Amino acid sequence: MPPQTLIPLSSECELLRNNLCSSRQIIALNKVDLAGRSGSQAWTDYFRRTNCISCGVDAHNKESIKELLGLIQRQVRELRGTSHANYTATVMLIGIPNVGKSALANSLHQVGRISAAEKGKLRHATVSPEPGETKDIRSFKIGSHPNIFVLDTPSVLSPDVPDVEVLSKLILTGTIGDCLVSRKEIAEYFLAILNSSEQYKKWVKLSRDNTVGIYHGIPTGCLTFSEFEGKKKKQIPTDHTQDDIVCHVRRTLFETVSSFDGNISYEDEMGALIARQFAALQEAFHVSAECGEDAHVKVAGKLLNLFRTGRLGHYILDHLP
Ligand SMILES: Nc1nc2c(ncn2[C@@H]2O[C@H](COP(=O)(O)OP(=O)(O)OP(=O)(O)O)[C@@H](O)[C@H]2O)c(=O)[nH]1
Ligand SMILES: [Mg+2]
Repeated sequence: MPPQTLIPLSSECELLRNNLCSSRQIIALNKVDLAGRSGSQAWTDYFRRTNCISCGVDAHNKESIKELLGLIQRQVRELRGTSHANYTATVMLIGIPNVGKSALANSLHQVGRISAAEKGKLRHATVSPEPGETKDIRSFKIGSHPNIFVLDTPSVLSPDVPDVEVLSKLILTGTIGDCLVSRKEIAEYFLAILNSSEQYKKWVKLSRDNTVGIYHGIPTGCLTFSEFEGKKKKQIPTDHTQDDIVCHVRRTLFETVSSFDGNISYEDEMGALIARQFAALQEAFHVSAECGEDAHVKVAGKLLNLFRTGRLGHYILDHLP
């Protein structure tokens, strides 16, 4: 463990492929908060059907970490097969870059510390949005009776170049740094996914044209744009999804896709829509036109940041086999 829920297959660790489905391995699909509960459940069910032990995790959610911790403890006890608990077991976090191994190690340590009755300072692994941050192996105590330690490890990535589709997904999700292709190309790839998905339709309520409760045949639910703006003013923002820029970006994306009358199944027409979106997003992100060529790079960087932090909706980029 662990791969990442956005790309459960593309993030599979080559090293473990031949060892898949052993009772000594748990496939922890991390970042379920970015993928959405129902889609994530379909993937854990899939891995369970292939006799693997699997669970979805959100490294930032205490309840989710408690579940993973419980699963690890049960599995350790089962493998040991004894009723006494005076032994020590070690669990290793293995995965490709940026899937959240260090974040999981920290959270398991934090939550498990109480049951481990550990004394001394809380240890911290460095967590970073940049891949390849962890450079050495560190141990964190996560349980006692039996003592359980978790090892946070540097990521492993096969030197074999995957096919273009897998590579694109790895770059889009931040597993491989943005150095192989330009940010703009990665953002274009994301926009193509968004434009072909159902996700943008959920932002219909944010549309400025939405005055009659129906927008391009899509029922809008209860709030029109002006009602939304009015309501928003009265609310105290509780999370960053209510941030004005995010709202503006979502609205821009919704309006550009739903007002486009071309056929996006043709590559050139999808390209035309994406070009239009880049121009419109410049305003949404307050990127000055004076930036010239750099404007698109800035828009791309900001858009990718929103996607990677879950503020542009839920996605699972791999298809269930
Ligand atoms: N939304 C969300 N973000 C997460 C989760 N787990 C980790 N992250 C973020 O993902 C990024 C990478 O996390 P790390 O824990 O550094 O990943 P890693 O696998 O240790 O990466 P390397 O050591 O660099 O290979 C950081 O920005 C984390 O905040 C999660 O469950 N949900
Ligand atoms: Mg790490």
